[in-house]
Amino acid sequence: MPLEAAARLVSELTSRGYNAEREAVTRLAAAEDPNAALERVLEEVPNDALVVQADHVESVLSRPDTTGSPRTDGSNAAGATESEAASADGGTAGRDATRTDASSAGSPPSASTGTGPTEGRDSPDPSPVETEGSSPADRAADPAIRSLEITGDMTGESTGTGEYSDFVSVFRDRLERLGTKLRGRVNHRPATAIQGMPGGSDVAMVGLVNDIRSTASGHWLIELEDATGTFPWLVMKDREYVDLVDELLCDEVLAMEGTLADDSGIAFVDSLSFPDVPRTYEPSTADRHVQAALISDVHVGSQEFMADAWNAFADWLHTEQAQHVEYMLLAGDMVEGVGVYPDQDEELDIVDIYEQYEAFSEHLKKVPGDIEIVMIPGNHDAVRLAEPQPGFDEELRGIMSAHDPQIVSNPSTVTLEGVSVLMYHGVSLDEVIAELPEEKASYDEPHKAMYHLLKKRHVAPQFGGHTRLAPEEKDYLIMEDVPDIFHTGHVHKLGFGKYHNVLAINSGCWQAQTDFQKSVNIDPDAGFAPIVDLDTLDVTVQKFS
Ligand code: D5M
Ligand code: FE
Ligand code: ZN
Repeated sequence: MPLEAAARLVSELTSRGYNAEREAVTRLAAAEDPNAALERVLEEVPNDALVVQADHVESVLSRPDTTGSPRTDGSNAAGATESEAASADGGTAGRDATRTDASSAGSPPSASTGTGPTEGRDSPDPSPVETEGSSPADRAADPAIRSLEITGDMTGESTGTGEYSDFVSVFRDRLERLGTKLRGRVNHRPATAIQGMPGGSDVAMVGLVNDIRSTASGHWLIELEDATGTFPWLVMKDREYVDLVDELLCDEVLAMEGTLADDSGIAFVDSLSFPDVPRTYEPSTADRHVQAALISDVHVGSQEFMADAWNAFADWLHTEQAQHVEYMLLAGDMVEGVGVYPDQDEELDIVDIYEQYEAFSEHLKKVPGDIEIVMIPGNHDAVRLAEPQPGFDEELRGIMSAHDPQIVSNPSTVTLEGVSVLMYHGVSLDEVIAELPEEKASYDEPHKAMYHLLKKRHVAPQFGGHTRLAPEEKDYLIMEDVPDIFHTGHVHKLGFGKYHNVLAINSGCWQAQTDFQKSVNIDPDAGFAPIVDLDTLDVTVQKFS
């Protein structure tokens, strides 16, 4: 009941141009007559206030409702004390039998959470409910102790002119920077120098994978390229390293060690290494209990956008149960867009791209105004398709300005209270899943596809397939530093787990199955919100559909 009331109050407030603190909505919803309370609060909030604060509600509710509305005007009695009226409820806010953790929802993560049980921590309903109306300080921590830092945002930094030379630069930069992570590990030589070494020598090289081919006798020929030229490496079919060949992608950076053939024209691979994440990587964690909701693929404007699930999510964020959710990360595809795929227009609910963003913005306003929001674009959004994708332009920022979100490029890294989260929409996951064998990467376990990106230290290694690469002077898609959390979306499947202690999490979506997805048997995980504890990196999944 209070949940519905909260939703109604939020939409009423938004329609009148206000955002509201979660606590304010909770208190209004708990009032004897929420509608009347809302009217009184709106009369009393200062004229220039954009956000209705808990204090505003407090000050109204602490005074009796003298009908005929008291015209105390603007000044807003601050410092009001705890109100009996507001804390009276203690009801069942936020508890709804349909909302359970993913562990009971049949979604994939259960078997794959890496270290320790990460779901089911949030005891399933029904459970005793915390009483509402504790002081604001208990409900949501003081925003001043939050910290949010962005790195790697290339918005406004694009230098690419689309010239061939920019492609050369981006690959040179990739080889240089990822190569640095490998050069200390092997006694490498340039491709041209290897050609001149005597047959039988031990050799090593760091390079980009230029070509992968099987030979008539079932061995694998891998051509590595560096700044001086290319050199062919042969992985024999009976060597242990042959198991790694099927996970190689063109244009990734590798180190190979081996023995030069008698004629010095080819080398036999003895070992092969990826830039990778050190096994002993120790992720940073927050110093207090604080959570982030990691979501993506809202697809507003599609006929399949699940408004009810979204509203339930937004309502839940207003409840006591979500009091520690202070950050929300959105990894692309805010809207359905137009002309993204053939025949897409047949499934559009809103055909105008700007109207789609207006509608998205209305949905975003239902999220509590005191949650910090960070968003990157995806392939359905109105920015260039080639990656890296800069953050939205001024006009779209204006439309989505309600909660003053941080709007940054795809990819970008956001560090929340010391925990770095690499956000990337995830188009390359289609590529990884298509190229790698089922057991190494599949739509049912999208996080495993993410592990390979971490291992390659690059969010989109292979160029020329699904993933479009923007030619730039520098490669913005490299994972220069190891992130504590890697967050992607795009494939519309929920999955998470740990790779060398890094939490990889692919959020689901808010769009029911489309005709295309039906035709290729993609069964999306729609209406889930994975919530990460930033102090432990544990994940719980809330289900809203
Ligand atoms: O794509 C969601 C997922 O579905 C992603 O794995 C790509 C795939 N997809 C969806 N529609 C198409 C079409 N028409 N062709 C190829 N692949 C498709 P998203 O881009 O997030 O909607
Ligand atoms: Fe999507
Ligand atoms: Zn997408």
